[in-house]
Amino acid sequence: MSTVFVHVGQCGNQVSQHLWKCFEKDGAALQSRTFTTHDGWHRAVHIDSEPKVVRHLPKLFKISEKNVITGKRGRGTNWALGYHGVKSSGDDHLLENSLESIRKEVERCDMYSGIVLTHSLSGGTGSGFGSRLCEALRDEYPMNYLLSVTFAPCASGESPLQHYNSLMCLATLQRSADGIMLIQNDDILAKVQKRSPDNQASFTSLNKVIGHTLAGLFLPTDSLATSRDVSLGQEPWELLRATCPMPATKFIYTTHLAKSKLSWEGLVGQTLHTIPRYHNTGQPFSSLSGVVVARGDSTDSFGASMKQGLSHKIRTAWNFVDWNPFPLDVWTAFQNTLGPKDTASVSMAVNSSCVTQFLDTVCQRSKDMLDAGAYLHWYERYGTGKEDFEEALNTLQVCQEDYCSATKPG
Ligand SMILES: Nc1nc2c(ncn2[C@@H]2O[C@H](COP(=O)(O)OP(=O)(O)OP(=O)(O)O)[C@@H](O)[C@H]2O)c(=O)[nH]1
Ligand SMILES: [Mg+2]
Repeated sequence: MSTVFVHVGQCGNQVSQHLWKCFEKDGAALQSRTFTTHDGWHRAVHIDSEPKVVRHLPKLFKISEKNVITGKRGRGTNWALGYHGVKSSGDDHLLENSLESIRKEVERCDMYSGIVLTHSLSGGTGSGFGSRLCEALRDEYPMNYLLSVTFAPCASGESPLQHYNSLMCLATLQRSADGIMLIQNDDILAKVQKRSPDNQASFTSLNKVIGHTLAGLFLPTDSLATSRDVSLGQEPWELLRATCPMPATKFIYTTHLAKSKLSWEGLVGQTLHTIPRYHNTGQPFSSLSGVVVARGDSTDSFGASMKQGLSHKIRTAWNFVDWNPFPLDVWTAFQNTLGPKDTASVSMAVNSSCVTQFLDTVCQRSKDMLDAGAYLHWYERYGTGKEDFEEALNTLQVCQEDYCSATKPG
């Protein structure tokens, strides 16, 4: 089963470099040809409205020049410009060229399963063009999976347009994608700063953590291999199936840790810490379902640790809903190719109601700006008006209500 990766905008493409380094280091991934062709070419299309980030990629990786699509100019942190495209200075056919390149890549797969799209929630290209592309891909491949991996901006201090962009992009993803893996830059930043002796962090260090987290979830595992140890490459899609049991509630939180000299209990305990468990009001969040992946299980001890209390610890932390009798999937891999030698790693993905807190902030900030008429003309100029924002607010409000009813106790 093959997956095609589509990386959009500066953020989506910068993160992709770290993800692909992990894929390239993993023998099982290369052998299964899930992410690469039989001669090692990436099943990936890199798209940006400006060439500066993507043009060097074919020199660094086995990426065909034809899979690098660029436009005439950046989308200036404006969702509307990214979504509707540059028309005044002559269309740069970013959408048509991207779809054509993706179609060819899909046709090269023996058994195409779906697309993983990486993009930011707040860049003009990542959020706006990413939204447009997501809709177009849904139309073009209605029967295949579409998983968005999206990066939320830091809560403050970035762009005043970030709330509008996030709102519009999240609403489109909610309507078009099968799953939305939400990675918050603030969370990754806090993690990286904690580890850095001088409290410093760069995008490179953030992206390394993100690359490991995604690879930890997507790389082949022994649990999902056939009885002859052949990987079918279904991890991304099994993950989607396991974590998104209902189409209306499809936000996935992720976390990952690799360490040596820590027991599975220690590793899981530290990893669990990073996903919020309580709302600001003190109310506990609830989870619909989750997946835990343990790599480096060379002594086959993870299963025993789960039976001896780890499973209970995870279930307590994630506070699963009563109506899902099988909320936890556990996968293991003999080897861990992520992180330094002799480390083991744990990666987690959970569909938790903690997303409602994030959605609430995005909606509230956008609504305040909308009520004040702030920056609206920037969007109207490119074809997005107040009623579009109101519709998006409504979509996210319904999503929050769906989470409330899905996680309401008995
Ligand atoms: N984690 C991470 N976030 C990034 C990176 N680069 C940019 N971002 C975040 O992405 C958002 C900006 O989006 P970009 O991807 O730079 O913008 P773009 O999609 O290229 O869109 P335009 O440049 O506006 O056309 C901000 O929230 C940044 O914090 C990166 O390498 N890693
Ligand atoms: Mg850009």
